[in-house]
Amino acid sequence: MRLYDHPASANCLKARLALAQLGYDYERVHVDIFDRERPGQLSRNPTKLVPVLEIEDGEFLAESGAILLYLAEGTPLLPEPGLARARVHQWLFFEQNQIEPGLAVARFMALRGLVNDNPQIYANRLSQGRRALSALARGLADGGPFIAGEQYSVADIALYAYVHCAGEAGVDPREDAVIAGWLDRVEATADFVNDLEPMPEPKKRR
Ligand SMILES: N[C@@H](CCC(=O)N[C@@H](CS)C(=O)NCC(=O)O)C(=O)O
Repeated sequence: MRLYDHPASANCLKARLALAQLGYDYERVHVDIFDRERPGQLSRNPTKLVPVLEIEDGEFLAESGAILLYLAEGTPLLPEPGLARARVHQWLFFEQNQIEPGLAVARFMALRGLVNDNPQIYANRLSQGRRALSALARGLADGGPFIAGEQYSVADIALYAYVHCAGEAGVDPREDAVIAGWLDRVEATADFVNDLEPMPEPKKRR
């Protein structure tokens, strides 16, 4: 298998973490996400975004949530079909709909020097991220120890990606003891890796 990814992308971290915990060997292909052209990437994903998993030659799967579900099928990271699995789906959709648009965008803006030119957009995204963190804390407090219940799943992997680095977006996720405890539990799972690299500095304006 081959993963088209970027080392500073937490969406890509989701795939790397699942691949590591499931014990897959795979090749990493660096995609320059700051190059608008991104040669070849359009043939792998209609959106041009990463991550993309090449399952076999020429067979590409995009969207971090879809990649996680594909990899986890038949493993302990995904419960059997039924309500337990539907709860995993619930939190995967929540991640894409609430966490990612809030925290991932605010983090990108903060790390790429885009806040001063767009303060209102940044404030809105950060506020969405804060609301999402509160909802996550309530979800964890209602159940646990993991987000979909007793079993660590791909929902935890998806949520971990942008929650653990929310400080870079502008909100410390460990301010909330429930979230802090969950982050610790995720980081203590077998074969856990977090190889997220710093976001490259923006090019200086002339
Ligand atoms: N919903 C997608 C989002 C993917 C995404 O936003 N990828 C970013 C890196 S984290 C990217 O490729 N950015 C380049 C761009 O926006 O052009 C997923 O979960 O895979």
